[in-house]
Amino acid sequence: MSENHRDTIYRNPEQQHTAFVFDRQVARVFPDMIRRSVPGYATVIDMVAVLAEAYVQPGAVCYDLGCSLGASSLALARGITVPGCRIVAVDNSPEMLERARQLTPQQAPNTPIDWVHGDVMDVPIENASMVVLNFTLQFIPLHARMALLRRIRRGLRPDGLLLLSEKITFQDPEQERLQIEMHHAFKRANGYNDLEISRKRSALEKVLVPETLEKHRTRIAEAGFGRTDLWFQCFNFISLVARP
Ligand code: GEK
Repeated sequence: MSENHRDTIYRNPEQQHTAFVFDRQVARVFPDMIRRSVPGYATVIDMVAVLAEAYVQPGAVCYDLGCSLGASSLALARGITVPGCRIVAVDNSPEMLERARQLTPQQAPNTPIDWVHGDVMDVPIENASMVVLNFTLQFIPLHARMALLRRIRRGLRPDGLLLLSEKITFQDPEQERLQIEMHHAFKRANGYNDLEISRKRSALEKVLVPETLEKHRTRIAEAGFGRTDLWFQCFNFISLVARP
């Protein structure tokens, strides 16, 4: 991602009154926005490459669901060393995909990436070694989350894995308060002011719906996965690896 425009979207007071959408202005600043908003984002992306190298099998398909500008797809491509694989990168924001397509030739991946404009709920998943849901499930309506996980489970090879990264919430109100406080401290340290933080929070309400770690674990198990391991947490952001 060579271009890096600064995210100043929520310096504008008008923005808090409209629900957050992945439009052109977000696509333009996205790498800066996600890096300064999601603690550990770079680590999560780096580990996608590490896990791809360790687990992706020859001739398999990898999926990046909610790919945005393709950071996880490119990490998959960097990590995959075995032959005959393909990466399917899906997003329903045309502006995100357009920029992802523009940026990819500069990175020249060895494993081909198919950029698919579509809803992750509709994309067929087959012969999958690795499915990446990096901060995407939180934007899927609650009632549809189980169906998506079931489809992923059915499409995974027996030796495949799902990497699920999410913002989470906590049952204990004091823990919830402290984790949010620490997350906001992270955002302030990255140059967002208090107004930007609270405006973005209002815009994301009802759009990004976080759940507890326990809820994720239960749903993953009910979707038919055998085990789930938490491998990353920083404040209210986590990443899990789930296996058949
Ligand atoms: C990364 N994974 O850089 N179908 C397809 N795409 C969707 C849907 C849907 N139903 N709902 C939301 N999206 C990326 C970051 S961002 C996370 C993912 C964030 C897409 C949406 O358009 C956006 O590009 C992405 O999911 C979520 O590792 O901004 O916090």
